[in-house]
Amino acid sequence: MALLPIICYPDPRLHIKAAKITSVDADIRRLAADMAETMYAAPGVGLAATQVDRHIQLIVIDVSADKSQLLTLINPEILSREGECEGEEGCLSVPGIYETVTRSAWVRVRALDLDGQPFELEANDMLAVCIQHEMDHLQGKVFVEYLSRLKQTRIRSKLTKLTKHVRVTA
Ligand code: GNR
Ligand code: NI
Repeated sequence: MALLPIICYPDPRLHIKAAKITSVDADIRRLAADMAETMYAAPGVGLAATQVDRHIQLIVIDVSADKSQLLTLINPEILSREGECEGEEGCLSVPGIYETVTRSAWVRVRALDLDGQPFELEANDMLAVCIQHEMDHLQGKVFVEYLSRLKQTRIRSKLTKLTKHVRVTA
């Protein structure tokens, strides 16, 4: 197991579209385990492979209070969605920024598990939000893209200033 570095907005690699996984093999299972460890350590409720600079359709999620409900979704697809809900979102790739986003309130998702077997899942509340947030990452989309231009510019400049300081002192 290993902790993986998480890339941060406005890194252009966050906008790379993830490829479908063609074979669920030992390498994928190792990456999924490392991503889960990285998510729990952060701590976060979800992590997409995009955020650890692996541009393949793999996400891990655990929205349970006791961190006992790890979900791994490979090549996830939304089969149907219903309703709307507003909620405050954050992202491990956009540290310190929390903003309200509107999402579907309910989703039905099909994905492969770590054995390469297809399964379906219905979700609402935090799980539905998290699935949509992580699936956006796989499409190269970060939640700040739902905000106004002005807010995006402010967030970008705030986070660029942070990394510039790191670069100068490194
Ligand atoms: O840890 C996370 N919390 C969170 C809160 C509200 C909506 C979405 C999320 S996902 C985020 C982890 C993350 O960045 N996943 O990509
Ligand atoms: Ni995120």
